[in-house]
Amino acid sequence: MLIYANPRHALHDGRHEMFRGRLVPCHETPARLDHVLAELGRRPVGELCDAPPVPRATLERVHAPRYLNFLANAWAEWVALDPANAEVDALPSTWPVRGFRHDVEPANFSARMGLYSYDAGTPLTAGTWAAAEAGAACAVAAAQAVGRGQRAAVALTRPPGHHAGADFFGGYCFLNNAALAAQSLRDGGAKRVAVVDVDYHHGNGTQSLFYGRSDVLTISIHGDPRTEYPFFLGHADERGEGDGFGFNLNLPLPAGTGFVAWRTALMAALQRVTDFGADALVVALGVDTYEGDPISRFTLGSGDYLQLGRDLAAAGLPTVFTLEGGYAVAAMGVNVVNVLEGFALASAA
Ligand code: Q9C
Ligand code: ZN
Repeated sequence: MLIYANPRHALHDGRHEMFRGRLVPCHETPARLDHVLAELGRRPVGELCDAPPVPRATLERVHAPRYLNFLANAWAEWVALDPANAEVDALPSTWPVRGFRHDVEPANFSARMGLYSYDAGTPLTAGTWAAAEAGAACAVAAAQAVGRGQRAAVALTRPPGHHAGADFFGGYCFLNNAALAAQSLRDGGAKRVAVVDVDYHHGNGTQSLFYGRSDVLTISIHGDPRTEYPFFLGHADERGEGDGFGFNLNLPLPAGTGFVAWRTALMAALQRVTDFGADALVVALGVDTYEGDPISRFTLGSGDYLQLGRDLAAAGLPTVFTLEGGYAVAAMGVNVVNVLEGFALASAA
């Protein structure tokens, strides 16, 4: 198993997210990945590798050029508004909902923050672009390694990606690493790619990117959006559109769901992957399904992640992992490495 760890992840270090009318400390912190790296030091389940830079054209396979331009320049624009902004995170506060125009890009910076986002929980900071771009490079490198015949590769990165769409950020995500991996696998010759998203939250960005396509099957197991973030997508009746009809599967589960019921959903997901005839699998690996997660409400235990890894290996496919959520920071290392170790041991057997 090859592991591409984002060397620039800590450059994205948000101070605050908006929560119930207050700015609260960010849940999505550099310490999360540091704990995973520390646990990998104790249990080296794979080989650490460096990713080459990702070409702009590769990012444009998934993301809109004007969105990429905005992200790449946003911090400089924010600080140009007022030098004091260098000490403040940029957060959006106005959004073009139904009836507003999306085709005209405003000149106003705050307006563009709103155009290209969907929540106020995702601060843009001095190092956000550098971190996200280097993370995307890890996802693409992992996909290319699998395309060359590696059984598995991991994009060990943050900020996460599965909430980001073609031209929007949100849910702590800026560039959709799982989608970039899936598209890179396709561009490398895989005919059919499946994305299985096991993060607590619905993978709305990934779903939206492939909703009209039959070559990339998207599946997400997540907290029911009637009560859980991201609220406005992720229902069971979203099955895809046009050519993509039948190639999106949502498996929402109620808050409070434990591993037995969760694993039943996982088995349904993996059966669908098999029926689809996938050549490769992308796992959007969030461990915010953990019982100790501060913002999520499933009750998986640390040992359950070993079984998740074994179950994913049993699908028998070349597999790319991208790291998504998980906010019980101290448990994050054990939980993520348990998945990878379960996978590695089962796929070697
Ligand atoms: N502060 C991932 O797990 N919570 N994203 C919004 C407002 C957003 C989770 C609450 C949760 C996003 C990758
Ligand atoms: Zn999540």
